[in-house]
Amino acid sequence: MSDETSRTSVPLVAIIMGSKSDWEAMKQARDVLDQFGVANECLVSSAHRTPQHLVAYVTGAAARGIEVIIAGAGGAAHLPGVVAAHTLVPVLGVPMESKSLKGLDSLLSIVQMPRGIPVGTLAIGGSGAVNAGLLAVAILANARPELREKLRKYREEQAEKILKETLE
Ligand code: RP5
Repeated sequence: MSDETSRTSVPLVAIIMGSKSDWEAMKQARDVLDQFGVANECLVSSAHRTPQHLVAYVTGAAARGIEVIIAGAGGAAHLPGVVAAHTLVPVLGVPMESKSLKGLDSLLSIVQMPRGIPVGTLAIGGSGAVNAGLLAVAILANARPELREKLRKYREEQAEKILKETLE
């Protein structure tokens, strides 16, 4: 499926971030989904700056066909937890690298969810965003054999590339 199709079909994955400043890292999750032809939508909505907008969006997400939500936030990064509290859709949290604490604050805020409302937490920054995209693909692939095949091919090509690398 082409990049264009992944933008025009009904979105299966929502990528939410707390600020436009998160986009540089979070667009890497979008790029992965586009690469796999997974329809997605991306938006800025904040747990503390736009709380009503966030809750309205998240509570309507499942009914609109969203099957996975990726949420990126930095600092006191409560966005993924708040999102998870308002939906049964699985939520993948991506801690943003923060200026003062290099993302350790974001990581601990997201990963240390108290029991009962889980957030699957990825690594800090762009690597976490890429892996969130890949994990979303893997979740969707459970019920979509063609997507599973693409994921298998992706891993195969990745391994081939690494094995071809030479050291100076
Ligand atoms: C969080 O605060 C956002 O997720 C962002 O990572 C961080 C800083 O936001 P800005 O001050 O750059 O808008 O809500």
